[in-house]
Amino acid sequence: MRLMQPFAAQLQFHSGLIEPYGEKTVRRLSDMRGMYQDIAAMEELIKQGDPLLYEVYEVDVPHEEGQLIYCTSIIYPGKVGDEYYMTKGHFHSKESTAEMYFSLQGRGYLLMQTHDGQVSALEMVPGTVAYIPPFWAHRTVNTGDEPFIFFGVYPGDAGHNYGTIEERGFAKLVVERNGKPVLVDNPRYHPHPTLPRKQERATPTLPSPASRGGNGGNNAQSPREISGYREG
Ligand code: M6P
Ligand code: ZN
Repeated sequence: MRLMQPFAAQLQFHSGLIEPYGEKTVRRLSDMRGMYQDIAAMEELIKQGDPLLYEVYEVDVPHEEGQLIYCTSIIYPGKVGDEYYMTKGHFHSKESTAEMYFSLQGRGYLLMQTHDGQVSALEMVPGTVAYIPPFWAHRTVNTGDEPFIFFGVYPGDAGHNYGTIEERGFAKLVVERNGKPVLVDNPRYHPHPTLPRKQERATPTLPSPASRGGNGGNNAQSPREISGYREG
């Protein structure tokens, strides 16, 4: 590994812009075909102008072992049918690598899942520092009415594996019900064929804020809006 010079970038908390950045990723709805349930609503929105869903600004650091990649993501507010705007979601190509998200603006959820069917949903509000352990796929969802902005950092050799999520989907969807975000089962989720499927047990429920434990709790009575959820 070559010796690098120390450097700093400047992050604007209100806009998510980080400068100087090396790469900017822009994802429109047409980049997300197959990921939303309501295909008619999706095609109609694409026809009407193909809305911008999210942008990622990544600082220029080599993608190699020992380095830390850092970036900001800006997910715009909106829905496709009743499903909120969200990222594609991915496993790391090197699955034994973790990631951290620091929430700056807006609100949303961090959905995570493992190959063997464990599921987690963490609420993200400004100041939330979320830890994505190794082996957990991750997707973020904007459930508010302003841009949801967070800072992320992950190992330089992590890599992005989108294929597994493209093929199997996420076990849970975040949808609007009566004006509130709710976590529901994804009817089109294809679990991993060779591993035990924990999500096939009882229909999951969501913890009320009062019953929530330090780890998100698991002892909720009835489905309700999500505020911290973990299954598995
Ligand atoms: C976060 C990080 C990035 C990721 C981005 C968008 O900023 O996890 O690595 O690229 O979110 O998510 P995705 O790549 O799944 O579209
Ligand atoms: Zn990641």
